[in-house]
Amino acid sequence: MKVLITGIDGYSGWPLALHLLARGHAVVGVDNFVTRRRVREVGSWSATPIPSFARRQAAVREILGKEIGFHRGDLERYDFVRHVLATERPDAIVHLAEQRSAPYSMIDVHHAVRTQAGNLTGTLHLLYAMRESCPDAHLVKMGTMGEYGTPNVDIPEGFFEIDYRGRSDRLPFPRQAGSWYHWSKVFDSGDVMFASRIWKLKATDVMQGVLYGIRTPEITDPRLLTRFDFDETWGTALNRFIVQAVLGLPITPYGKGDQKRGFIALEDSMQSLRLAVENPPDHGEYRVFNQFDAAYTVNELADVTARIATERGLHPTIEHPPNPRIEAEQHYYAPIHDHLARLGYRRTRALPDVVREIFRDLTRYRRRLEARRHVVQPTVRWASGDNREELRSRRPAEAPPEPAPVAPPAPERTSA
Ligand code: USQ
Repeated sequence: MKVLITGIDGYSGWPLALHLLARGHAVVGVDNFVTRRRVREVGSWSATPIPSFARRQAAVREILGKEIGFHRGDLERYDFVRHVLATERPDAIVHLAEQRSAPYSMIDVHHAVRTQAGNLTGTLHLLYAMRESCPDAHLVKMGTMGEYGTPNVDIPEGFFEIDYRGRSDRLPFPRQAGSWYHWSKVFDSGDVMFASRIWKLKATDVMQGVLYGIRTPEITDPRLLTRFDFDETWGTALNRFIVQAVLGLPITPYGKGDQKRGFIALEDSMQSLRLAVENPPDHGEYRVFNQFDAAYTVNELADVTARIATERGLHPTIEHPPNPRIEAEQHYYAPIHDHLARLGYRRTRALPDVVREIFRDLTRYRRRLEARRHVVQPTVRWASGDNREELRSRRPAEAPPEPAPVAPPAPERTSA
């Protein structure tokens, strides 16, 4: 199949490209490198040194003997999106090119608006361009488990049967997102569902849980590494906890720490997305996958991190800062996730093995982490309408220079 990946330069876009190439698919990417700029905006960088995209393409050519097609541009420009889809006519589009950080969207009004306007515009442009140029393509749209919030009942995969005042229907399950970012995904879901209905497009909306991990089996060379964010806005919980342990900073489960989320390893997310691509729905079908392996509280993740850090001779501490977010800290959480298993999905990575792998790799990049240790602990508060001053105040007067890259250790494989 020919797969177009929007956001191919990102944390999951890049390993997805490698994963699909390794399985014989043709890959074309789109990116405007905005994540690189936005991570710099908050004073951070990727723990892993990331080559330019041209160097990434060259590395793939040299190491894998494959080509990755690429269009540099912004999905907010409709002429660009139309041109790419009309030229490439992909069989599937995996749409990852959205602002993906909840804290970033909560910085202030401008970040909230940029997040929602950018995410919704890109998705609408893709939907219109698909209708015009490749109506047989399948859109695999990255959503988030966070669309559902934490209701006090089980969470179905997108839809549920409801009886109300003597009548029944199958309806979209209510969404109760927890940030402007998460709400942008809710609105996207409505747009994709509607477009699939009126234009008979094929669509899979992926409600993915929190990602963690640093490598996939296809990352066999330092030039093929994906980015790994750890600052308070771009890093996700478990990845950040491991960085905190490596740096000797307190591990920070917010508030009571019993908030529970679905989590999935990077490598297993690639497997899930490929299964979605290789098994498209029918024309006019909008289907929803809840994509995660297991639900953990952040306290459980802090404990696993601390245990493995201790095994490695570190001296981790766990602190519970006041929660900068507004979210339930103790709640029921039982999302259903059967659809991917029916397509053959099997978890391959056990949580402690991936945590050990991240520790091993990060030890190699410790100097890069040290150089940005001031951006790890939380400052962006949901209750504040303007967090810019807090973000600015923690920056050193001059950012330290980037240390020389080091080669990562050879990948060690363990299975669940
Ligand atoms: N958390 C802590 N301590 C920290 C960081 C986070 O306790 O130092 C808590 C948060 O309060 C939250 C949970 O961990 O309850 C998850 O936070 P996160 O920053 O790992 O993830 P989140 O903001 O929810 O967003 C991430 C990705 C986003 C994706 C989402 C999936 O950035 O792109 O959509 O995970 S989900 O969480 O299922 O909505």
